[in-house]
Amino acid sequence: MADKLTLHEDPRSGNCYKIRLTAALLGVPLGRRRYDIMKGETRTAEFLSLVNPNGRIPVLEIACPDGVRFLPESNAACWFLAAGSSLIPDRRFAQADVLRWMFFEQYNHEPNIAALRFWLAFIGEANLSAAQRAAIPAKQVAGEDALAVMDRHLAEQHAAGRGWFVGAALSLADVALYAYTHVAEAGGFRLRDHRHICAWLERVAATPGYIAMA
Ligand SMILES: N[C@@H](CCC(=O)N[C@@H](CS)C(=O)NCC(=O)O)C(=O)O
Repeated sequence: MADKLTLHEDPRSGNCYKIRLTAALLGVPLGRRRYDIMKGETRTAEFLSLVNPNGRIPVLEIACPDGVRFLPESNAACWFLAAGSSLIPDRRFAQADVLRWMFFEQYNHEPNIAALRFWLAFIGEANLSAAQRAAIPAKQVAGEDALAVMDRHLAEQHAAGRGWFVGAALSLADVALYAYTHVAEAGGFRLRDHRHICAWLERVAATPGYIAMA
């Protein structure tokens, strides 16, 4: 019997969307349990003890005959879903290269681009703490740097006749980076300054099985 999969999520989160997009591209059914992170629903004693001691979504719940397991961290959940599929290349270097972009996404991209989107589009600049307001300029620069790295890499791939982050096919590297890049303008970033990113966003959205975030 196949594992029963449930995503603990807030639908506004790009980290959660990555997992839904991975499942959709692979045709894997995914149940959904919703939380409102603005109301602290992932910080309750029950959530911390049962679902994720780190107090955050997404968490992929995997129910199999042996019992139920909870897998936090978006990219780990995407990897779990995509193991053995075309979203993870066969070759060892290419697999590591996919991981390289997924780590880049978590270290250089998401903490800047997703944070600014969340602060500006959901919390609102007027409601930010002094520390958050003071952190905006550095996040703008670091987020812009991440987009520039992506655009340069896609330009090199384009010159080599390839349209994706790793090799010649869509992989989890593209899925992970797509989630917050395609909504980066909500964080104040100008995507139209990055023409290779814009063309790549269109390619991802045209992939069979693609679902939109909303
Ligand atoms: N590295 C984690 C980041 C998880 C994360 O930051 N989740 C946010 C929403 S995108 C959250 O749950 N925030 C609620 C909170 O911190 O209380 C991942 O990739 O899953």
